[in-house]
Amino acid sequence: QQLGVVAVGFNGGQMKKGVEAAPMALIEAGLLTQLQEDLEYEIHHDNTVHYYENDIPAEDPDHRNMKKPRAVSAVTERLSSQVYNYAKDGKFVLTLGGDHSIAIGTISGTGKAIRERLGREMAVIWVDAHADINVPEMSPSGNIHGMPMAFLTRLAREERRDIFGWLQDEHIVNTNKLVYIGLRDVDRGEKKLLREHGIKAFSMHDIDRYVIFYLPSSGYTGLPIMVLVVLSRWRSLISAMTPPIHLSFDVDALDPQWAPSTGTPVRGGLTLREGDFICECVHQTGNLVAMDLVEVNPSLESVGAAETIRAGCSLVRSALGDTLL
Ligand code: DIR
Ligand code: MN
Ligand code: MN
Ligand code: MN
Repeated sequence: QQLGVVAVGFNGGQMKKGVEAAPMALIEAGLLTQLQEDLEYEIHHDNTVHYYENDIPAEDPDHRNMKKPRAVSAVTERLSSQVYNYAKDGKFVLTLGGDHSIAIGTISGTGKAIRERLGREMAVIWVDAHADINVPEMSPSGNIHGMPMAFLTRLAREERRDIFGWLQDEHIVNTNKLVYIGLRDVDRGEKKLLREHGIKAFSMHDIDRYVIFYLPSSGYTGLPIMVLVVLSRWRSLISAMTPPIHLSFDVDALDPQWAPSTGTPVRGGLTLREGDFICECVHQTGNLVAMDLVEVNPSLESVGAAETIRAGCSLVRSALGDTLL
């Protein structure tokens, strides 16, 4: 299968430096070689980590409580067409971030390509400790990495072309085609939005609940049952036929025990095995068309950087079809 890779060294959606170094670290750890040699993907990559220096404006004052709005807008607009150019030919698109604001670019790009190529609306599985669906005015931080799903669903709108006004109907995700897994740090305004729009979310509470309820009947582990329940419940909500899926994986969905080197770690998260298992199940649907891996920050918690990078590589391999045998 054809695999398009975009390496995005962008950190402007939040305040901590270091997340821009993740794509290089993941590639140096051998990720692309593994995908090529072990999983036999034909890789299309420009062998470049993109920092988008020429797209980032010198002047970028706050707008509607957003920090660096023009920089994030310009970078994601460029990224959207990079992703679109791979996805329009039917290639699977893997994007290595970067902070999670880059999902505005990746999801808009695949969404547009899938509409054109298959005439279908794409679904998004967002695996994260956070919902990243703050409307600018209600964001406690002003960091755009906490807002991408708001712009992608049009819960947030901005007319100015240089501040996400470039997002068109073909880029937009329906709130009924979005599902969250792993949430445990959701802001008050976000909770209200999820409730009001009936957005499906499987919190850590749900994951624990299914593990506990199904453990007795599932033999040696509750995990397979847990994820099957998650996926089957979600599928029936959307349609009889699973739509094409874009998986956006924030490494902070994992517990800091497995992924300490990330900007906003939250305890009580997924084990690496649970994260891998979710990715494997999504792969097995046969409908995965793109994946983002974001928020690996090798400069934080230096002792944990190598294991966080290894965890990231493992999640990507799982989503792209790695199996033990
Ligand atoms: C918080 C943190 N909800 C915000 N979001 C993070 O700033 O909007 N997302 N860290 O990954
Ligand atoms: Mn690239
Ligand atoms: Mn995130
Ligand atoms: Mn997060």
